[in-house]
Amino acid sequence: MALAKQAVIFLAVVLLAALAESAATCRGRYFQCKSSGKCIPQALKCNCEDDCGDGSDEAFPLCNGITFPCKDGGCVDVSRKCDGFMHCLDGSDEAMPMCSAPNITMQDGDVLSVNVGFKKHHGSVGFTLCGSDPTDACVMALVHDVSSSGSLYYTFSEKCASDADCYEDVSPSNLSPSNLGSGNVTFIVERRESSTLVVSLENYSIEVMGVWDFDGETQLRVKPLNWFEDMPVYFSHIKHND
Ligand SMILES: [Ca+2]
Ligand SMILES: [Ca+2]
Repeated sequence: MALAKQAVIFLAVVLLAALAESAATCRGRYFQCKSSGKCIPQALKCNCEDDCGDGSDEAFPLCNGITFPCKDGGCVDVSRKCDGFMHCLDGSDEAMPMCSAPNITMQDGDVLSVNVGFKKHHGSVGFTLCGSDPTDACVMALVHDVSSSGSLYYTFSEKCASDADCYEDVSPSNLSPSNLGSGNVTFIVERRESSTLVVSLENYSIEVMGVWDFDGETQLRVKPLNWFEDMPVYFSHIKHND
C-alpha cells in the first residue's frame, strides 16, 4: 500500500514537471524556446549550440555581448573576437577594420602620453609596436597590474612574427588580477634611439618596463588582451622627433 502511494506521488511529480516544462512561461533558471515553447536550462542559452532546434537560444540581440556571430553562420564566445587568432572557420572574428586597435606612428625619440579609459573587465593593456604591414614583426608588452609604488607588472614578447603571434603564449588565466583600477590611466611611452620602448605610469619617474630589439616597427597599437570596444585610447605627443 505504502509502495503504491509512493508510486502515485512519484507519477504526480513527473506529471507536474512535464507540465511545468510545457507551461507558457519557464521559471527561474530556464529559458523558453520560441517555436516549441520548450524550457531549456539558462546555461544552454548563448553557448553556440542550437539547443532549441529553432536557433532561438542563440539568436541576436539575445546573445549580444556573449557570443560573436561568424559571417559563415557559426558562432564563437565573444572573448574570441579580435584576440589575434582565427576561431570562426572563415576568420571573420579577426576581420579588419573591426579589429583595428587604436594606433599611432612612433619614430625613434618620440615620447607619447597614452590615456586609456580602463575598466576592470579589460584585464590588461597591451602595447604592441609593429611594422605598418600586418605581416611585419612586432614587439609587445602587456601590462596587467600595478604595485602601490607605481611599478608595472607585465609580460613581454620580442620579435613576434605578427600582432597575433605576440599574444600566443599569454592567456588571461596566467595574469594576476588587475589592480589598475577603473578610470582614466595615463601611460608615458618612450621610444628610445637605442631600440628600447619604455612604458611607465604618468607621475611615476621610475623606468618600469622596457622592450628591446626592434627596428623598423613604427605602428604602436594599444588594446586589452581580449578585445573590448569600450576601452577608449587617446594619444598625444609629448616629444616629437621630426
Ligand atoms: Ca544553446
Ligand atoms: Ca579570434
